[in-house]
Amino acid sequence: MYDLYISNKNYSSWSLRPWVLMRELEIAFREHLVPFGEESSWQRYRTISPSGKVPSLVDGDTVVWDSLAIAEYLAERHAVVWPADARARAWARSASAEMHSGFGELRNQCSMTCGLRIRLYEIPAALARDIGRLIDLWNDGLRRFGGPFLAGANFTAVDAFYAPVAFRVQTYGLTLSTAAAAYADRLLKTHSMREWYADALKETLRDQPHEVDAPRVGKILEDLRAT
Ligand SMILES: N[C@@H](CCC(=O)N[C@@H](CS)C(=O)NCC(=O)O)C(=O)O
Repeated sequence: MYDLYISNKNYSSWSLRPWVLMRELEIAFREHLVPFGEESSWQRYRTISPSGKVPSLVDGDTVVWDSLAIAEYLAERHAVVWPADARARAWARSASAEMHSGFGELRNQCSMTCGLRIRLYEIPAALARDIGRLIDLWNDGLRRFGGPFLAGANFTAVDAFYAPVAFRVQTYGLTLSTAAAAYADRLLKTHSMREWYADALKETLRDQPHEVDAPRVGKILEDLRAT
């Protein structure tokens, strides 16, 4: 049985990726949530992950401490992690790596905070470029491999890598193409995303750095989280 260490479901976009991948593909794991916003969280992260960051996957005496490395580790053991077709697999790996190392403006300006609804004060050019690239990439995958998921008929790691973007689309009301918006909606409706979202809304612990970010970028229209 794997052990997956994650952080607050409201904020932790990197934690969401392996969590949603494993849940959606029915790969069993024990969840350990080490929240941000607690004095001791850094010290606790250092004991479960050499980088002091989550997610971290522990399998016996093996520790895998990065979301993309976790996807690859799981792929060596579970054939369903990447698409079976080599062309789709190459595309899915490229698109996942692009999210892992790119989309900086989207990640910084629209940080994940599942329970809020925010109207951005502005969409700077660099953010508009990231959103444009996102739409092109999603449209391309859906058209090329026939949907309903990014690299074909099945949910695979590339969908998990873009899952946090679906929450961002919902929180910030981002405008996408029809096909891309339908895909974001499809992700939000998967059983694993619904489960994560329900847990995120129940959280009462607030992480101040994340909380100050939200009103900096836009007007908070709604806060659906438990108090
Ligand atoms: N590249 C890493 C990023 C991990 C990361 O930044 N995790 C955040 C949580 S979403 C974290 O642990 N932050 C705690 C900190 O920086 O102290 C991955 O893909 O797993």
